[in-house]
Amino acid sequence: MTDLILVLGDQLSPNLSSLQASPKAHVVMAELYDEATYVAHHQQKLTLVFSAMRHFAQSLREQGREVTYFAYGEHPDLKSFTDVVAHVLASGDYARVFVTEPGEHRLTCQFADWSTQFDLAVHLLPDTRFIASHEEFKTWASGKKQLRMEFFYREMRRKTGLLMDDKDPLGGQWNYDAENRKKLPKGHVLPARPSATPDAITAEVMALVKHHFGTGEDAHFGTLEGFGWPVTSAEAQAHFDDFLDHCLPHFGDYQDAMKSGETFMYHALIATSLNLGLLDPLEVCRAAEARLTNQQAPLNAVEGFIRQILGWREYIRGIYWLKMPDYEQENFFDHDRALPDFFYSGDTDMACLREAVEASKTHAYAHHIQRLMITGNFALLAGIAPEAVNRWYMEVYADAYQWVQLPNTHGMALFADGGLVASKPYVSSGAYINRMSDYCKDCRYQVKQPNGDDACPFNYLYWDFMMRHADTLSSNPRMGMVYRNLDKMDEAKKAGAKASAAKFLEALK
Ligand code: DLZ
Ligand code: SF4
Repeated sequence: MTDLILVLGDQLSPNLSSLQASPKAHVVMAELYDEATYVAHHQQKLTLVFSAMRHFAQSLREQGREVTYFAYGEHPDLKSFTDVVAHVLASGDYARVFVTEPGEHRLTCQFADWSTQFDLAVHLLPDTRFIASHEEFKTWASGKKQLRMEFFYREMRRKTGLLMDDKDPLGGQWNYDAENRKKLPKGHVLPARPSATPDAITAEVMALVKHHFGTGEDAHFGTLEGFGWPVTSAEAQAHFDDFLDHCLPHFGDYQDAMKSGETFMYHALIATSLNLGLLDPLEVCRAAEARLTNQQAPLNAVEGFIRQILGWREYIRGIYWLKMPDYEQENFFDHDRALPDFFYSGDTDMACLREAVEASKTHAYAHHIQRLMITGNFALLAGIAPEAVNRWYMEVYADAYQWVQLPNTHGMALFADGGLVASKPYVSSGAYINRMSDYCKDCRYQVKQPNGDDACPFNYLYWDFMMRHADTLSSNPRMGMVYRNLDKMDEAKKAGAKASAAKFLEALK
């Protein structure tokens, strides 16, 4: 009798709790129809997950593990994890099954009755690759009226000792966000970023993905050419080292900046690797801290970076598991508009949106501020149904798994949770986009014009949104200034915004 370990596609870490629980156990991994299609993942995301899984299986075998691996299409009747486990259990004599808990609630439900179904001990183990456990987050959250990331982040700083000077934050402040909002100066040259060359395994997966998901009417979104995401921990580490050397020093200053044709800016591009398990979150934080200690990067950059991983990423995961499954049903503003076609086609005259969609199509990536203040901002102002927006983000981004995607989109970008994650809706008119980017100069719309056919749609949609939701938002202390400005606005301008918004939204397809 032996044990069986099921390793999921985003559990590609040698120190995974399930692998450690039974060092000699037989491992099973599978590329599955259900996982590949429960949303229509971008072709690069499928390539990334399948190729990284194959490389990980190979490394387990090299370490002497017995691994059964089902490549996509090899066994078409095995569609789900349950099918695979049932199939393997039927072909051998197994004592126990180990699985590290999945990152999505739908799978927790699927695994819940396996013990009964298979009539043997099934151990669902904690995912110890995160810095905060579920219990820690629950304890922190219990009894609090507001669950703000900032205070959780401070707890995590204290717990790990990262950027601490004994009991105080290094430099005297916890958060240097105010120093992270510069626009990229004219003529500023950004560093070239590494792109992994597909090896034979990745090339084979690309052909498979093209064949199953890249043709016909239901082809998945995105291009495959130019695929360059790291598929092994060695590649991921090399890309991260390149970030530390060339980008981290400027990461803080330009964290919120956007530029035409520049998809990556100074961003770390490590979410795909962190979320697959190719990099460890605490290790990347310590590596960034070392750059501060060695005076190779300033505090605002290192703190800004560590806050994203130690603070935001852990907080988002905590929120997901605290609030699911009800969380994804919430729809604070009752928004129900369909997602416009241009979210897939990129066919829009709005230059900023076109850039964000094109980046998503070409790289299965757009950076944080594009996701929040371009596509997210637009979706919220236009009143798109949260369910449709959530699905889109899950589909198009190579780093998206529901534990991280949902609170970011639903909570932070769409305010669909009514303010659990965000203290106010993150919306802006064209002025913010113009301040942080160079998009507007090549746009057919006029960013300085408030209303009318040539006006930037963000301008009138912004005020229309504020008027539509005055009942619920005007009492929010962080919205006081916005509503004072609205009060001062003359009636003709208000009516103009309403009319322009109605006309624009009516034509939206
Ligand atoms: C995202 C993904 C995809 C596209 N395909 C697979 C797969 O075929 N087999 C697998 O084990 N995992 C896959 N994954 C990742 C899982 O969906 C992931 O474990 C859950 O999203 C939970 O985080
Ligand atoms: Fe976007 Fe408006 Fe600027 Fe055009 S003018 S790029 S729509 S913000």
